[in-house]
Amino acid sequence: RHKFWETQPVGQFRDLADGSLPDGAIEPPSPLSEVRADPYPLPAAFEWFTCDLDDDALLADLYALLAHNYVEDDENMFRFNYSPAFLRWALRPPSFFRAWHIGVRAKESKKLVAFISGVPARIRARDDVVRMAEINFLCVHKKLRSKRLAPVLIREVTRRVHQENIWQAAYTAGVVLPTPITTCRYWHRSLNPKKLIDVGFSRLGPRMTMSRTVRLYKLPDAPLTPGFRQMELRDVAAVTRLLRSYLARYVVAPDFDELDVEHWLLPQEDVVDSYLVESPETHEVTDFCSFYTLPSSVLNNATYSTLKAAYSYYNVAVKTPLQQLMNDALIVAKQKNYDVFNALDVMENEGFLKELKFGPGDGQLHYYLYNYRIRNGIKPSELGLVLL
Ligand code: YNC
Ligand code: MG
Repeated sequence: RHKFWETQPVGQFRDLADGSLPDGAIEPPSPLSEVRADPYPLPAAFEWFTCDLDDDALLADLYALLAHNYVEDDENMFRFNYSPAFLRWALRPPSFFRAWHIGVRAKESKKLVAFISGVPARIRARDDVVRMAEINFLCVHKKLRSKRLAPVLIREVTRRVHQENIWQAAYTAGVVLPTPITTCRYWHRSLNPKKLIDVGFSRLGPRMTMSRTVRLYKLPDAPLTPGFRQMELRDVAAVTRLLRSYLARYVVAPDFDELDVEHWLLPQEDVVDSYLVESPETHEVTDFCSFYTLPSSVLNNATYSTLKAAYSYYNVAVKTPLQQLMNDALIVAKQKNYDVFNALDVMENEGFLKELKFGPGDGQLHYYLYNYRIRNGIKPSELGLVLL
């Protein structure tokens, strides 16, 4: 049933019942001399093309491919609209590999028709810190679907990851493949309920009027926690300490150092926002929260063309109650004109979702590891990893 995935070193559905298989790598690494040297063959009209994202024109091509062909909801009402600045951020973390930004273009027209990417990361599974690739932005142009191009892209990125002596990967998908380590759900908190209802993202609740709905989701004008402020460069060391000790409690989580925190969490306008609580007395950084910006195109609506969405990223509540911290995150997102705030049920998020008026979404997000087995999988609350 999975002609491609059945050939790959991933947990197979048939092994689910076999409790004797050990945690860790499914296959050992090969000697680098045995890694295939040549790119996998493509259909004759196409060629491989490494996308240099320094080049604004190539970044614009990638942006356009994804804006028109990337992930849609089940009813095809919305499509992710990752911004060029976001793509540059997502694809160029510390020590990234240019060769892992893999395009396919038509030989004749040079038009970009497919893409897949990887970025390097250290991810801890239990007490094992593993160098991995995070694979994302797999996309095949709508006109080239169902021609088995995706397996060629996946094999090619795997080959280029292996060339760097990296043998594991992490990825998420809305589709079920062999075999998720966990399955999460998105929850949505309306910030601009009228617009969300107008575009069909949400519906008026039973016995609710628009004005009651607007009142239900109203938020204070400014954050409530004393010492709540934007993260700055000078906070990198303190935030890294806070985050490392917090993420240590999860079964699967990134192993962030200061360079990673500077890249992934230092605020960038309309890409990533981070806030912290600095104690007004001791000036100690006690709490942290963050979200990234991923708008969606609204397909077929006369009034609106995009939804501005914030996605909960990494949050650490030590002194401030998590609910209060996240309420402040909602308040700043509202101030910045986001329409909706989304969060997965990972980490401790269950502890604030209902109370802060998030509602469950209909899509699921499955998390996967490549060539790494975690027997019996984990619960969303044991997962400390958010992929973009
Ligand atoms: C998917 N999302 O099952 P079987 S997520 C992985 N992730 O193979 P074809 C997928 N595999 O079942 P199409 C997948 N979607 O026969 C489908 N597949 O074994 C598998 N959509 O290929 C599928 N982006 O080319 C089947 O299908 C085979 O033309 C069928 O192309 C698929 O970025 C796709 O949702 C998704 O652009 C490219 O539908 C296309 O339909 C599309 O005939 C809209 O493919 C955008 C979209 C996916 C977002 C993402 C994570 C990708 C992870 C890839 C796996 C990485 C493995 C680790 C590699 C490094 C290893 C090391 C070391
Ligand atoms: Mg295809």
